[in-house]
Amino acid sequence: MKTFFSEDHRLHFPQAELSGGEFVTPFERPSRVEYIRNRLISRGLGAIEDPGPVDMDPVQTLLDPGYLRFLETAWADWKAAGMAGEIIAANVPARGMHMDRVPDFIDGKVGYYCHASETAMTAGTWAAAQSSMASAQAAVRQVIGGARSAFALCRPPGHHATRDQYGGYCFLNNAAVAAQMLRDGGAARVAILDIDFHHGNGTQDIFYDRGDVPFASLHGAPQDTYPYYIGYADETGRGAGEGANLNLPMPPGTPYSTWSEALDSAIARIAGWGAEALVVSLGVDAYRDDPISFFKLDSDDFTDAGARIGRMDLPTVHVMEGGYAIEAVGINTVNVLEGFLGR
Ligand code: OKP
Ligand code: ZN
Repeated sequence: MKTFFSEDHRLHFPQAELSGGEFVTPFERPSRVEYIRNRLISRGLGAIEDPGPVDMDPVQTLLDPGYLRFLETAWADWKAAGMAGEIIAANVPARGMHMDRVPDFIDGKVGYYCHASETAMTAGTWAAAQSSMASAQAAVRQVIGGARSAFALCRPPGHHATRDQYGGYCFLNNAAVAAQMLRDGGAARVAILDIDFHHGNGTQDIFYDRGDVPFASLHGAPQDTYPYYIGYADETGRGAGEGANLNLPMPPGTPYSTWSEALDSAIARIAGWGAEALVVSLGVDAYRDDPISFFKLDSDDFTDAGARIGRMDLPTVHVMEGGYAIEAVGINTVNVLEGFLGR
């Protein structure tokens, strides 16, 4: 299996994440993907290639053009306004306010286009987010070209980003664009299976009204963890998308025995949806030692999970999402891929 990876991920490394009322070094840090890359090499999983430039056409079509312009110009606007630090949203439109009027001043604009203020932006964030998207796109081209699977080693991650909001460490929804590109490449139905610990709210939202890109997610129950306000089991899709959204929230302490049953039911639903291709939002923060999560998977469990996903026997694009137990992130991620390949 080929991996696509861009060194430009390093351009995104804020100093600060707002966590528990303190500024801490972000959990989503550059070394995460270095551990994954090293593990891919030591396990001989296959070539690792630079993806080349991003193709903004499918991104522009699926996401909000105003949001993309904001991401492109935010840092220059922020500095031009005399802001001293990194971009952090301090104001967001709340209940009872206008949700549809974009402010002119950058401080207000930042909040309009943000849903979670833990996530800071810096000078290189836009370039890094585009390079992450480029890896997802190169992996899609690989699979459209006939490969059974490919791995997009994306950083920053994407599944929390909606059409027009960033947050949860995510700016551009790589998995969503990958799925749309597989659709455009001829697959009539493309399922997205999100095994990251956190609910893929952005992906769900982007496809909520559509039946052609069904979405299944295993995640920490929103009562107890980010993204808090979405990810409940009764969110089943709308209109043409009714029945094409499956949320499987689980409580703190969930072990693999429970999680793997949920995975099997997601897999059964994906088969029932008649998917012709699959995008896996591959987060490994369900790991027992993850610092911001509460499931109890062991490293070996990720191999078993990958094997179950592989037995679906679909053309598959793996898109990297979260995983913050830095030293185990490489092992756990590559375990999923090795399980998938039946190694
Ligand atoms: C991104 B992905 C830590 C709270 C973190 C945001 C989590 C984003 C996870 N103090 N809240 O889904 O792995
Ligand atoms: Zn996560």
